[in-house]
Amino acid sequence: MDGLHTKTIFHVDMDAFFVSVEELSDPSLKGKAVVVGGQRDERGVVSAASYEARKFGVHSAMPLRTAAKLCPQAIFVDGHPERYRECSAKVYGVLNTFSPLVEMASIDEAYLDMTGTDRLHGPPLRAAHTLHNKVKAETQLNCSIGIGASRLIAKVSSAKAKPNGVLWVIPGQEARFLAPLDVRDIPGVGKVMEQNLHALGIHQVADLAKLDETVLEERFGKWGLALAGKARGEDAGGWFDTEVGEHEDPKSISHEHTFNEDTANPVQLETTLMRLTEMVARRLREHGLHARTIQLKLRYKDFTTITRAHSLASPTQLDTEIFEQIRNLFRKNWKRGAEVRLLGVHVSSSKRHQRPNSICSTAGAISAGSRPSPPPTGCVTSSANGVSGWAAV
Ligand code: DCP
Ligand code: MG
Repeated sequence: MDGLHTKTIFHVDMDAFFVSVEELSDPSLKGKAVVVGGQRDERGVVSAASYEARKFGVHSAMPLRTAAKLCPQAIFVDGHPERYRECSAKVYGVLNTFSPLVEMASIDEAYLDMTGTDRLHGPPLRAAHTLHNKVKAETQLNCSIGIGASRLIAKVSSAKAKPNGVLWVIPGQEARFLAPLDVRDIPGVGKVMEQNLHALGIHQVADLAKLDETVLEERFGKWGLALAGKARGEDAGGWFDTEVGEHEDPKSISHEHTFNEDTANPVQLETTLMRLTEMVARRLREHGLHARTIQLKLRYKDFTTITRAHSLASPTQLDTEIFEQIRNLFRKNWKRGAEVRLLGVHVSSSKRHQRPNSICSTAGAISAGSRPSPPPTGCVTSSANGVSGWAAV
């Protein structure tokens, strides 16, 4: 773990983001089973589910109709991408006052490199509480914050801090923190990898950490090596290879639309592509990115799916330029008259353009907070609901 201890990374992730934003417009949704993404009889998928709905097994990317079966009492709400982007920008604004190195990893999560900010913000847990309160005060939204010496640890700990909490993995305690967790808790381990690992008798991170990394490398190649590093709490592989603020994220941006009724109406199809393009381009601009490769996804009624891409000589973030390419790809490849079930616009980005960041000074020296008894594992500091803190043990 040498080399990890020099850094203090925060991972901030908004709680039930789309649902919480919908609750701002309609407070009567609070505390209820809510599904965002469309109506119960529509064909699309769930974007977000409230914690109450999740108790019934509802989750993002599940068909709306399945969600309706699992949780018939849920309230179904159409999504409002504009509102989510507005709130995301507000959150970014708050985070940006805390560290000059902020990296939005998706619409509702960010990494902050807080290394060396003690004099400005106090020790990590204190700083996290201040940030937690500030996000709430300025956005009326809850978030959870994970603190660690690597991005990986920060991300895993923010997930464990949910809902509305702060969790700090004390430097040096990474292995103890990770050991009892399921391999699936490691970012990048999906369903398929989980099955592969289970087949090898590996269920918890402790099982992974015991293995010689060459075994993982032989079995899973470069990915296996990265996994071995992650099991030790290190930033390794893919997203985690770069420093906060140096990432080219998001490397790709995409939006898809599933039609309620399959359609072969060219006007409807092209209008949908225009809307998807606008959404993609807006996100490119928000992230200061430019699209280099533009890809169309087209799924027919019988589920046959094609993807067709075009690389640009000169990267762009303009709707009109992206749409021109998407429309060309569509006109060249769509079998005229064939009914379409789904359309998608996907772009791969080129390097991030520097954002103007600033440090806004807040407090100077800060005294130690209250010290309730330590958590049972003795290896993490945490706070429930962002109001009280565990002392270092
Ligand atoms: N989202 C989506 N489609 C997905 C996954 C997520 O549209 N397949 C959207 C809806 C979420 C938002 O992105 O509200 C953030 O995703 P998270 O995974 O962070 O989920 P939530 O913020 O909803 O919940 P949590 O409190 O678990 O972070
Ligand atoms: Mg979230």
